Amino acid sequence: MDFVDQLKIYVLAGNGGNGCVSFRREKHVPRGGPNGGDGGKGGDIIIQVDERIHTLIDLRYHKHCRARRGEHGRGKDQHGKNAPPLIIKVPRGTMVKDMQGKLIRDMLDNSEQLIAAHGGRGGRGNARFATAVNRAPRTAEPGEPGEEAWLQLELKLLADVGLIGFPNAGKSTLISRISSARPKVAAYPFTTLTPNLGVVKAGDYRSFVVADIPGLVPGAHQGVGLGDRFLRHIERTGLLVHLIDMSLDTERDAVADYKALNQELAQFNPELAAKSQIVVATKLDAADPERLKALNKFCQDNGLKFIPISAVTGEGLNELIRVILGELDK
Ligand SMILES: Nc1nc2c(ncn2[C@@H]2O[C@H](COP(=O)(O)OP(=O)(O)OP(=O)(O)O)[C@@H](O)[C@H]2O)c(=O)[nH]1
Ligand SMILES: [Mg+2]
Repeated sequence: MDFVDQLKIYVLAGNGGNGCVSFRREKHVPRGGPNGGDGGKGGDIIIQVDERIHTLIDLRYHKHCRARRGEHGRGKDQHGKNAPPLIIKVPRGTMVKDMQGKLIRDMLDNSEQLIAAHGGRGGRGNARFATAVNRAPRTAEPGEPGEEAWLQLELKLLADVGLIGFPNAGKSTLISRISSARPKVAAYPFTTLTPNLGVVKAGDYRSFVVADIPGLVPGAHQGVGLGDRFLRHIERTGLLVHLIDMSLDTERDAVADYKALNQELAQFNPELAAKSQIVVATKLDAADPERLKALNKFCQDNGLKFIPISAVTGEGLNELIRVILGELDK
């Protein structure tokens, strides 16, 4: 599986370097002044959005993230170097939570950064402690410890449009026709096991992101099929495109399928079921005219947008993109 959307990580920022106790040694000067340098700051742990990644998989094998310690101070007033931050890259849409589940940050912007744990301050060297009455201090501070924490990372993909439908409805075929995404397509249910994102370019200036998720079946909220665990990835979309298979070889009731799927959405999250939907009748090239008619009538009666398409002939695809753009503009 190359898609991970939930995990826990342990972060430990670097300790500060220790301050140094040192004195100048010069010929003919019996007691040189203190010249111990400060320790450097420990490395921060930074969580940063990287647009090029779409899963938390890389962290699966690096759950323990430690940043380096700051360098210790040295004699001759040399300060230790600060340690570099350790940068953890996450996809856009990653929610960082504490172990109680409280949201710390929803990472929505490109290159957005969150300091998840601060590196410890470096200790001061003895040069800093010299006073008029104590010209030869023998004290220096140790570096402060870096912060540590366990965090939960939860990814909720960011897409404008979510494709929903029963397995085999033609969701992956559609996204591969209208975007550069190339998910696996096959004539059996549950071909898609993890979400795919595709960018649809509409004309010269417009584009939107579509999420293709694994097919849903009745009982998904109780774990039937692949369950409903991928539905969270369409929670942030503005629009759902609901695909229903029209082909002759499926002997299903299209209207019943539509209702059953919406019931699953409502079980998972009523807000999801309340999002606006476009109903797309798929496989028009192989459609059963009766089922097409029945679904069309149902949509008309219920004020739903209805668009028949064929990913094979390309029929209806431009119209679908046009309607999606119109809905996104609302
Ligand atoms: N004739 C015809 N077949 C289609 C069309 N669109 C998809 N198919 C076929 O339908 C089958 C299922 O397509 P997929 O795109 O994998 O379906 P899916 O909804 O992504 O399925 P899951 O990932 O299992 O949920 C494949 O054999 C496709 O070739 C179409 O417009 N016309
Ligand atoms: Mg698929």
